[in-house]
Amino acid sequence: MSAPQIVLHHYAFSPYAEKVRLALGLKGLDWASVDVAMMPPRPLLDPLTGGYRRVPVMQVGADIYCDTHAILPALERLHPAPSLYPGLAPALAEGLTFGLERDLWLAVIGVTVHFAGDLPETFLRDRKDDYLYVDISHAAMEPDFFRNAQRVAAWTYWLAGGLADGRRFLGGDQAGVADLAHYHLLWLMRGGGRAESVDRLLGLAPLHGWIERVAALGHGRPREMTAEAALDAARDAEPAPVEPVNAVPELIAAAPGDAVTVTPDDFARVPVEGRLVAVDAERIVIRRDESRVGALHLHFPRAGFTVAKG
Ligand SMILES: N[C@@H](CCC(=O)N[C@@H](CS)C(=O)NCC(=O)O)C(=O)O
Repeated sequence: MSAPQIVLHHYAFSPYAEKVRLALGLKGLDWASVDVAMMPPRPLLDPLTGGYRRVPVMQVGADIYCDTHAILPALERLHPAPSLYPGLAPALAEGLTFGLERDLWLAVIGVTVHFAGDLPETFLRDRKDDYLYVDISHAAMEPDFFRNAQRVAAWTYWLAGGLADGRRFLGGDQAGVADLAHYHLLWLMRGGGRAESVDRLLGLAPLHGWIERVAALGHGRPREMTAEAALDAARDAEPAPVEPVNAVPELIAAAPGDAVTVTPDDFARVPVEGRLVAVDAERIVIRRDESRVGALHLHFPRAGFTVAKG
Protein backbone atom coordinates (compact mmCIF):
# COMPACT_ATOMS: atom_id res chain seq x y z
CA MET A 1 0.00 0.00 0.00
CA SER A 2 1.38 3.43 -0.91
CA ALA A 3 2.04 5.98 1.86
CA PRO A 4 -0.94 8.29 2.53
CA GLN A 5 -0.64 11.64 0.81
CA ILE A 6 -0.09 14.96 2.50
CA VAL A 7 -3.26 17.07 2.58
CA LEU A 8 -3.16 20.72 3.59
CA HIS A 9 -6.40 22.36 4.73
CA HIS A 10 -5.82 26.09 4.27
CA TYR A 11 -6.84 29.31 2.55
CA ALA A 12 -4.74 31.44 0.24
CA PHE A 13 -4.68 34.54 2.46
CA SER A 14 -3.37 32.70 5.59
CA PRO A 15 0.23 33.62 6.52
CA TYR A 16 0.68 30.55 8.74
CA ALA A 17 -0.46 28.46 5.78
CA GLU A 18 2.09 30.29 3.63
CA LYS A 19 4.79 29.16 6.06
CA VAL A 20 3.72 25.53 5.50
CA ARG A 21 3.28 25.95 1.71
CA LEU A 22 6.89 27.20 1.57
CA ALA A 23 8.05 24.24 3.69
CA LEU A 24 6.38 21.95 1.12
CA GLY A 25 8.22 23.92 -1.58
CA LEU A 26 11.55 23.68 0.24
CA LYS A 27 11.12 19.90 0.34
CA GLY A 28 9.79 19.74 -3.24
CA LEU A 29 6.74 17.68 -2.26
CA ASP A 30 3.51 16.63 -3.94
CA TRP A 31 0.48 17.48 -1.83
CA ALA A 32 -3.28 17.85 -1.94
CA SER A 33 -4.79 21.25 -1.29
CA VAL A 34 -8.19 21.59 0.40
CA ASP A 35 -9.59 25.09 0.37
CA VAL A 36 -11.05 26.20 3.72
CA ALA A 37 -13.32 29.17 4.39
CA MET A 38 -11.63 32.19 5.99
CA MET A 39 -13.92 31.84 9.00
CA PRO A 40 -16.29 29.23 10.44
CA PRO A 41 -18.61 27.47 9.85
CA ARG A 42 -16.28 24.78 8.51
CA PRO A 43 -18.49 21.71 8.72
CA LEU A 44 -16.21 19.54 6.58
CA LEU A 45 -13.07 20.39 8.56
CA ASP A 46 -14.54 20.06 12.06
CA PRO A 47 -14.90 16.24 11.91
CA LEU A 48 -11.11 16.07 11.44
CA THR A 49 -10.12 18.65 14.02
CA GLY A 50 -12.69 18.15 16.77
CA GLY A 51 -13.29 21.90 16.76
CA TYR A 52 -9.68 23.18 16.71
CA ARG A 53 -10.47 26.28 14.72
CA ARG A 54 -7.20 27.58 13.40
CA VAL A 55 -5.67 27.19 9.98
CA PRO A 56 -3.58 25.51 8.59
CA VAL A 57 -4.22 21.86 9.41
CA MET A 58 -2.24 19.04 7.82
CA GLN A 59 -3.71 15.60 7.28
CA VAL A 60 -1.81 12.43 6.49
CA GLY A 61 -4.40 9.68 6.28
CA ALA A 62 -6.03 9.51 9.72
CA ASP A 63 -3.32 11.65 11.36
CA ILE A 64 -4.24 15.29 11.78
CA TYR A 65 -1.59 17.90 12.63
CA CYS A 66 -2.85 21.12 14.24
CA ASP A 67 -0.54 24.18 14.35
CA THR A 68 2.54 24.84 12.22
CA HIS A 69 4.75 23.80 15.16
CA ALA A 70 3.31 20.29 14.85
CA ILE A 71 3.10 20.36 11.05
CA LEU A 72 6.73 21.27 10.26
CA PRO A 73 8.32 18.67 12.59
CA ALA A 74 5.94 16.05 11.13
CA LEU A 75 6.97 16.98 7.57
CA GLU A 76 10.59 16.64 8.66
CA ARG A 77 9.96 13.14 10.06
CA LEU A 78 8.10 12.06 6.92
CA HIS A 79 10.55 13.62 4.42
CA PRO A 80 13.88 14.30 6.14
CA ALA A 81 15.73 15.71 3.11
CA PRO A 82 16.27 18.51 2.44
CA SER A 83 15.99 19.47 6.09
CA LEU A 84 13.83 22.31 7.41
CA TYR A 85 16.42 22.74 10.16
CA PRO A 86 19.85 23.30 8.57
CA GLY A 87 22.44 24.39 11.11
CA LEU A 88 20.07 24.60 14.09
CA ALA A 89 18.70 21.87 16.34
CA PRO A 90 15.02 21.41 15.38
CA ALA A 91 13.88 22.04 18.97
CA LEU A 92 15.77 25.36 19.11
CA ALA A 93 14.51 26.46 15.70
CA GLU A 94 10.92 25.66 16.66
CA GLY A 95 11.30 27.41 20.02
CA LEU A 96 12.80 30.60 18.61
CA THR A 97 10.24 30.86 15.80
CA PHE A 98 7.40 30.15 18.23
CA GLY A 99 8.60 33.07 20.38
CA LEU A 100 8.94 35.35 17.36
CA GLU A 101 5.44 34.62 16.08
CA ARG A 102 3.80 34.88 19.45
CA ASP A 103 5.50 38.16 20.31
CA LEU A 104 4.78 39.84 17.01
CA TRP A 105 1.47 38.49 15.70
CA LEU A 106 -0.78 41.32 16.92
CA ALA A 107 1.83 43.98 16.09
CA VAL A 108 2.11 42.61 12.55
CA ILE A 109 -1.68 42.72 12.23
CA GLY A 110 -1.58 46.34 13.46
CA VAL A 111 0.90 47.34 10.73
CA THR A 112 -1.11 45.43 8.12
CA VAL A 113 -4.40 47.07 9.10
CA HIS A 114 -2.78 50.53 9.09
CA PHE A 115 -2.11 50.21 5.36
CA ALA A 116 -4.94 47.85 4.38
CA GLY A 117 -7.86 49.61 6.06
CA ASP A 118 -10.88 47.68 7.21
CA LEU A 119 -11.81 44.14 6.32
CA PRO A 120 -15.51 43.14 6.16
CA GLU A 121 -17.55 43.62 9.34
CA THR A 122 -18.40 39.91 9.71
CA PHE A 123 -14.69 39.02 9.46
CA LEU A 124 -13.75 41.61 12.11
CA ARG A 125 -16.47 40.33 14.44
CA ASP A 126 -15.33 36.71 14.03
CA ARG A 127 -11.70 37.60 14.75
CA LYS A 128 -12.67 39.61 17.83
CA ASP A 129 -15.20 37.20 19.33
CA ASP A 130 -13.69 33.82 18.49
CA TYR A 131 -10.05 34.14 17.46
CA LEU A 132 -7.91 37.02 18.73
CA TYR A 133 -10.21 38.47 21.41
CA VAL A 134 -9.02 41.86 20.12
CA ASP A 135 -10.80 44.32 17.85
CA ILE A 136 -8.60 44.53 14.74
CA SER A 137 -10.67 47.17 12.93
CA HIS A 138 -8.66 50.10 11.58
CA ALA A 139 -10.20 52.47 14.13
CA ALA A 140 -9.37 50.22 17.09
CA MET A 141 -5.80 49.39 16.00
CA GLU A 142 -4.72 52.83 14.79
CA PRO A 143 -3.98 54.41 18.22
CA ASP A 144 -1.35 51.67 18.71
CA PHE A 145 0.16 51.99 15.23
CA PHE A 146 3.50 53.53 16.24
CA ARG A 147 3.96 51.14 19.16
CA ASN A 148 3.27 48.19 16.84
CA ALA A 149 5.48 49.57 14.05
CA GLN A 150 8.38 50.11 16.48
CA ARG A 151 8.08 46.55 17.78
CA VAL A 152 8.12 45.11 14.27
CA ALA A 153 10.99 47.38 13.19
CA ALA A 154 13.14 46.26 16.13
CA TRP A 155 12.76 42.73 14.87
CA THR A 156 13.38 43.47 11.16
CA TYR A 157 16.58 45.18 12.29
CA TRP A 158 17.67 41.86 13.83
CA LEU A 159 16.61 40.02 10.70
CA ALA A 160 18.68 42.35 8.51
CA GLY A 161 21.64 41.87 10.88
CA GLY A 162 21.32 38.11 10.45
CA LEU A 163 21.73 38.50 6.70
CA ALA A 164 24.25 41.37 6.70
CA ASP A 165 27.26 39.22 5.74
CA GLY A 166 25.59 38.47 2.40
CA ARG A 167 24.52 34.90 3.18
CA ARG A 168 21.66 33.51 1.13
CA PHE A 169 19.49 32.40 4.04
CA LEU A 170 19.55 32.92 7.82
CA GLY A 171 21.30 29.58 8.39
CA GLY A 172 23.75 29.91 5.47
CA ASP A 173 23.28 28.39 2.02
CA GLN A 174 20.16 26.37 2.82
CA ALA A 175 16.75 27.83 3.68
CA GLY A 176 15.12 26.66 6.90
CA VAL A 177 12.37 27.26 9.42
CA ALA A 178 13.91 30.55 10.62
CA ASP A 179 13.58 31.95 7.09
CA LEU A 180 10.00 30.72 6.72
CA ALA A 181 8.83 32.10 10.07
CA HIS A 182 10.31 35.54 9.46
CA TYR A 183 9.08 35.58 5.90
CA HIS A 184 5.42 34.74 6.52
CA LEU A 185 5.03 37.69 8.88
CA LEU A 186 6.51 40.03 6.24
CA TRP A 187 4.30 38.33 3.63
CA LEU A 188 1.16 39.35 5.51
CA MET A 189 2.25 42.97 5.96
CA ARG A 190 3.57 43.40 2.39
CA GLY A 191 0.72 41.60 0.59
CA GLY A 192 -2.17 43.26 -1.21
CA GLY A 193 -0.02 45.95 -2.85
CA ARG A 194 1.39 47.20 0.49
CA ALA A 195 5.03 46.23 -0.15
CA GLU A 196 6.29 49.70 -1.04
CA SER A 197 4.71 51.41 1.99
CA VAL A 198 5.76 48.67 4.40
CA ASP A 199 9.32 48.54 3.00
CA ARG A 200 9.65 52.32 3.46
CA LEU A 201 8.30 52.19 7.02
CA LEU A 202 10.54 49.33 8.10
CA GLY A 203 13.57 49.98 5.88
CA LEU A 204 13.29 46.62 4.15
CA ALA A 205 15.09 47.46 0.88
CA PRO A 206 18.27 45.58 1.91
CA LEU A 207 16.15 42.45 2.45
CA HIS A 208 14.76 42.28 -1.07
CA GLY A 209 17.23 39.65 -2.30
CA TRP A 210 16.41 37.40 0.66
CA ILE A 211 12.64 37.97 0.25
CA GLU A 212 12.89 36.90 -3.40
CA ARG A 213 14.98 33.84 -2.52
CA VAL A 214 12.46 32.65 0.09
CA ALA A 215 9.52 33.28 -2.26
CA ALA A 216 11.36 31.30 -4.95
CA LEU A 217 11.22 28.18 -2.75
CA GLY A 218 7.71 27.92 -4.13
CA HIS A 219 4.94 25.67 -2.88
CA GLY A 220 5.98 22.26 -4.20
CA ARG A 221 3.38 20.49 -6.36
CA PRO A 222 -0.16 21.05 -5.04
CA ARG A 223 -3.24 19.61 -6.65
CA GLU A 224 -6.77 20.44 -5.62
CA MET A 225 -8.77 18.07 -3.45
CA THR A 226 -12.33 18.41 -2.19
CA ALA A 227 -13.05 18.42 1.53
CA GLU A 228 -15.26 15.36 1.01
CA ALA A 229 -12.36 13.44 -0.58
CA ALA A 230 -10.16 14.39 2.39
CA LEU A 231 -12.79 13.00 4.79
CA ASP A 232 -12.91 9.79 2.73
CA ALA A 233 -9.10 9.54 2.90
CA ALA A 234 -9.29 9.81 6.71
CA ARG A 235 -12.06 7.19 6.84
CA ASP A 236 -10.06 4.77 4.69
CA ALA A 237 -6.88 5.07 6.78
CA GLU A 238 -5.80 4.07 10.28
CA PRO A 239 -3.74 6.42 12.48
CA ALA A 240 -0.02 5.62 12.39
CA PRO A 241 0.95 3.60 15.50
CA VAL A 242 2.18 5.65 18.47
CA GLU A 243 3.72 4.25 21.68
CA PRO A 244 1.26 5.19 24.47
CA VAL A 245 3.11 7.26 27.07
CA ASN A 246 2.87 10.19 29.42
CA ALA A 247 6.51 11.23 29.69
CA VAL A 248 5.70 14.30 31.82
CA PRO A 249 3.36 13.02 34.59
CA GLU A 250 4.50 15.81 36.96
CA LEU A 251 3.09 18.35 34.47
CA ILE A 252 0.06 16.56 33.07
CA ALA A 253 -2.00 14.41 35.45
CA ALA A 254 -3.44 12.03 32.85
CA ALA A 255 -2.55 8.55 31.67
CA PRO A 256 -2.81 7.17 28.14
CA GLY A 257 -6.46 6.31 27.54
CA ASP A 258 -7.81 9.05 29.83
CA ALA A 259 -10.31 11.58 28.51
CA VAL A 260 -8.50 14.93 28.09
CA THR A 261 -8.95 18.33 26.49
CA VAL A 262 -6.24 20.12 24.52
CA THR A 263 -6.68 23.90 24.35
CA PRO A 264 -4.58 26.63 22.71
CA ASP A 265 -3.26 29.01 25.37
CA ASP A 266 -3.34 32.12 23.18
CA PHE A 267 -5.95 32.53 20.46
CA ALA A 268 -9.10 30.60 19.50
CA ARG A 269 -9.15 28.84 22.85
CA VAL A 270 -11.53 26.04 21.84
CA PRO A 271 -10.92 22.83 23.85
CA VAL A 272 -10.56 19.72 21.71
CA GLU A 273 -11.75 16.56 23.45
CA GLY A 274 -10.20 13.14 23.02
CA ARG A 275 -8.36 10.27 24.73
CA LEU A 276 -4.72 10.79 25.54
CA VAL A 277 -2.46 8.63 23.39
CA ALA A 278 0.95 10.16 24.09
CA VAL A 279 2.56 13.26 25.47
CA ASP A 280 6.28 13.94 25.69
CA ALA A 281 8.62 16.91 25.68
CA GLU A 282 7.65 17.88 22.16
CA ARG A 283 4.15 16.74 21.26
CA ILE A 284 0.66 15.79 22.34
CA VAL A 285 -1.32 13.06 20.57
CA ILE A 286 -4.99 12.39 21.30
CA ARG A 287 -7.42 9.95 19.75
CA ARG A 288 -10.90 10.86 18.60
CA ASP A 289 -13.57 8.61 17.14
CA GLU A 290 -15.87 10.36 14.71
CA SER A 291 -18.91 8.76 13.07
CA ARG A 292 -18.02 10.13 9.59
CA VAL A 293 -14.33 9.16 9.60
CA GLY A 294 -13.64 6.62 12.36
CA ALA A 295 -10.51 6.77 14.53
CA LEU A 296 -8.17 9.75 14.19
CA HIS A 297 -4.99 10.81 15.92
CA LEU A 298 -4.76 14.57 16.46
CA HIS A 299 -1.23 15.92 16.95
CA PHE A 300 -0.44 19.21 18.70
CA PRO A 301 2.86 20.78 19.75
CA ARG A 302 3.42 20.98 23.51
CA ALA A 303 4.23 24.69 23.30
CA GLY A 304 1.11 26.81 23.06
CA PHE A 305 -1.36 24.17 24.28
CA THR A 306 -2.66 23.08 27.68
CA VAL A 307 -3.69 19.51 28.39
CA ALA A 308 -6.29 18.96 31.12
CA LYS A 309 -8.01 15.83 32.30
CA GLY A 310 -11.45 16.01 30.72
N1 LIG B 1 0.16 29.01 16.26
C1 LIG B 1 -0.67 28.70 15.12
C2 LIG B 1 -1.32 29.99 14.57
C3 LIG B 1 -2.28 29.72 13.42
C4 LIG B 1 -3.17 30.91 13.15
O1 LIG B 1 -3.37 31.79 14.01
N2 LIG B 1 -3.72 30.94 11.94
C5 LIG B 1 -4.65 31.98 11.55
C6 LIG B 1 -4.66 32.12 10.04
S1 LIG B 1 -3.08 32.66 9.44
C7 LIG B 1 -6.04 31.58 11.96
O2 LIG B 1 -6.28 30.44 12.29
N3 LIG B 1 -6.98 32.53 11.94
C8 LIG B 1 -8.33 32.25 12.33
C9 LIG B 1 -9.04 31.35 11.40
O3 LIG B 1 -8.67 31.21 10.23
O4 LIG B 1 -10.03 30.74 11.84
C10 LIG B 1 0.14 27.97 14.07
O5 LIG B 1 1.40 28.06 14.12
O6 LIG B 1 -0.43 27.25 13.24
